[in-house]
Amino acid sequence: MSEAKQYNVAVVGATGAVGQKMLETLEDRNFPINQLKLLSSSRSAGSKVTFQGNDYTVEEATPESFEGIDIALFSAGGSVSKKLAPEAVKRGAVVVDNTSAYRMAEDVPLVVPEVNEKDIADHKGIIANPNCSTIQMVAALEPVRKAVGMKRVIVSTYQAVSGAGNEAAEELRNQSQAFLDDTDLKADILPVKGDKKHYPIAFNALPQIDVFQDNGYTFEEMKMINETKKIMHAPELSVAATCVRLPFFTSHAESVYVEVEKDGVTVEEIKQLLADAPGIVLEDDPATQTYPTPLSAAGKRDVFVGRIRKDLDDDRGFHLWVVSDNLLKGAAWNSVQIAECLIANEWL
Ligand code: NAP
Ligand code: 12T
Repeated sequence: MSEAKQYNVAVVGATGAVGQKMLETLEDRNFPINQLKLLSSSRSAGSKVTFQGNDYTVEEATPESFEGIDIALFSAGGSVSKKLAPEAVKRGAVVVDNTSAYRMAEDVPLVVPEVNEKDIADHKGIIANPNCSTIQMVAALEPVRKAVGMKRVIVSTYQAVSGAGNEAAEELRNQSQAFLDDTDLKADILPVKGDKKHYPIAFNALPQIDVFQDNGYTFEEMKMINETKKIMHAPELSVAATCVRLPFFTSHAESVYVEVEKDGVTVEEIKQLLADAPGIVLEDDPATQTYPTPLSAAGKRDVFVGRIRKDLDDDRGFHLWVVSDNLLKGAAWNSVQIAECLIANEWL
């Protein structure tokens, strides 16, 4: 084991919603850092960020930024990853990429450690962090799939605005104030920055996350569908998704319907499988109104599951409510966890 070793770490997008959580998570985990480099665009270059009580100056990300870096955590958008991740790899770094740029590439492992940690071993310099909504769903479903098989998944999401970045969170704050003040709501960011139309998110629900695809699904929905099959190594699994943005800041919630393969499985068995699973917390007791909510999950690294019920018509059907902090397990924590796996298994 190389426990005493310390690593040179770069955080790309350090000033963003995900990047800030990366720094908090590295701090909380006491990650073995030798040198820390904080990178952003030229807009934030020169600004100061505090890490473990010390001030760091943010620098503009360039190919040369990665000289001497061992681990680079990317969350600055797909175009930045496409341009700079290969430059980091060329210079000897291992990249954990939080964007959708490489997730479906054949030679890039797409990893949720509780589900497919071993896939990391095959990396060729880049490991992709899945989409936030996908991560929490597969973490909750894998223990069930392993034990009793799985044929079909149908999910509807209830997603927080922080998933769309700091500007989207700011938009919800401003619109909420405007709504309460009875003045006009300005909508410039959501549902998707740069798309043709914008709708208010405050006191609303938007059935569009990321851009529309030719098949009528949004890209967020297609990420959930394709990434779930890749992570679980289950190309034959049926997956359908509807992704909806709601006006709260943190944590995604999901209503998940699963059809298992085995006959006669009970709710108690499903509960036991989840109670025993790593990274999962079962919060399920109708008698005491116990179930997770976006607010109760915010700030925590686990995936919370409740409201487990058997379908009333299909013996193999189950309904679950899955909630997790989208910026922690959905992004920063899953990435840092992958980095910890790289170190612990000497897969760097
Ligand atoms: P954000 O709050 O808008 O922050 C964007 C970050 O990227 C900022 O640090 C920004 O730096 C930096 N950046 C922008 N353009 C850049 C450039 N050309 N070169 C270098 N850095 C640049 O967004 P966020 O919510 O943190 O999300 C960032 C990215 O992470 C997203 O685009 C997405 O790809 C990914 N993400 C993944 C998940 C997931 O599901 N796993 C969830 C959310 C986001 P400045 O301060 O200089 O602007
Ligand atoms: N547009 O990393 O808007 O694929 O909530 C995650 C979340 C992209 C991603 C969002 C997005 C991703 C969002």
